[in-house]
Amino acid sequence: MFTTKQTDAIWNALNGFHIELPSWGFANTGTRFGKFLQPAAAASIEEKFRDAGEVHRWTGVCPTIALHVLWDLPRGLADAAGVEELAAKNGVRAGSINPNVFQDQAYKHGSFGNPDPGIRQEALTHVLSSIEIAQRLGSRDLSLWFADGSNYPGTQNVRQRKKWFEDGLRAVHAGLAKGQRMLVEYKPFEPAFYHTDIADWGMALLFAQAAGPQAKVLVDTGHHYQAQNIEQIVAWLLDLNMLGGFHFNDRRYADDDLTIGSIDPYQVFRIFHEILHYEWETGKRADIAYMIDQSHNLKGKIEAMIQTVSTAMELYTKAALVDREKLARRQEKCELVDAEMCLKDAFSSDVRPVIREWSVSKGLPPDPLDAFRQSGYLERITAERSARNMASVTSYA
Ligand code: PSV
Ligand code: MN
Repeated sequence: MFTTKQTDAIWNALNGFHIELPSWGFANTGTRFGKFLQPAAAASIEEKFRDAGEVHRWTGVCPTIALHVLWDLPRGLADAAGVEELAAKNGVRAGSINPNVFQDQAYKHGSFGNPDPGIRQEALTHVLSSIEIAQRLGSRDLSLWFADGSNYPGTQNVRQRKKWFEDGLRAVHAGLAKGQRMLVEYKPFEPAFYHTDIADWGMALLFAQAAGPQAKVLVDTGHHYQAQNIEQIVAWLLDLNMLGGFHFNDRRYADDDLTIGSIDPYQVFRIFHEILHYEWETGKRADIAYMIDQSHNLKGKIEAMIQTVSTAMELYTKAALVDREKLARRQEKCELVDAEMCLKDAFSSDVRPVIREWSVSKGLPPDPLDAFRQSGYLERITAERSARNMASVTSYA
């Protein structure tokens, strides 16, 4: 049983919690080895908005959907015109805007780090037009991920590419309107396997600082080496006022896009704990965009997204249960076991009954996954989309 103070902490946490859905999480995607197609997958921005709207309908904490420019708005601004109507119809707004400077054939040797000035300019033009899209849609955040790097030692001038990146990112920053932000994401490898131009949080931090005050770092939880202490990175970025957002997912080996907390829920809890501890100590709300970056190939896409959101709500509220006064006292006296128990006690609490009460108080179902399954939505879209989605299925047996 929770005390009133603990129940209030859970309710307050939920009242302020939002997490953004990725449009690409509703589409058929796969691994580099192949795709297992799903009959109900979304194939257009209209269908992605509908599916995202469905996740928000049952969970109540996902009011925005991240858009990937090339995949969702291939004609750029011309496609942005219809998005407001989609938002109004489905109850979810456009969230972060993700430019795509990795898929065009031109980017074989990189985008902002490409030795060809014409290609660097092409990439910059695309990112600047993505800013216009964001402005048109009222989206605050531009989310930047670069696949740039090289595969063989000696084949690229690493220092020169760093300078080109600084120039490019400064030019992007100059295109931002007041109040907009650019988030710089890092990834240690893939698709480049020898060197990656923005390989870790330190590089992303330096680039963001070089770009300007509206640039922050984006932490994709999947983009770290196995033993890396992600919550320490989070704590440092918070301290520097440089943490802009997250792409949540989990991974066993590399960037696997597994469901949040499916492998290590304690890690996600520790990340949320660092953020809430910072907020408690400073009395300031950390301005962080919580986003999901998962694209499920095996699980049902909408179900996996609801499972993800529910898990995020649980881990966030567990972190809100940490007794911070007690923890601070115990840290000060180096009471190791007791300090650690402040985290363990919160982590092992079953917050689900209180989340259910909170949901019902908001007119939401107590069990979003069950409500989705009972709604018949999956059967309806399967009937609508199946023939189209499965038309290209190939079997090699
Ligand atoms: C790259 O692995 C990444 O994490 C970036 O955020 C992309 O925008 C996203 O995945 C989708 O490819
Ligand atoms: Mn990501």
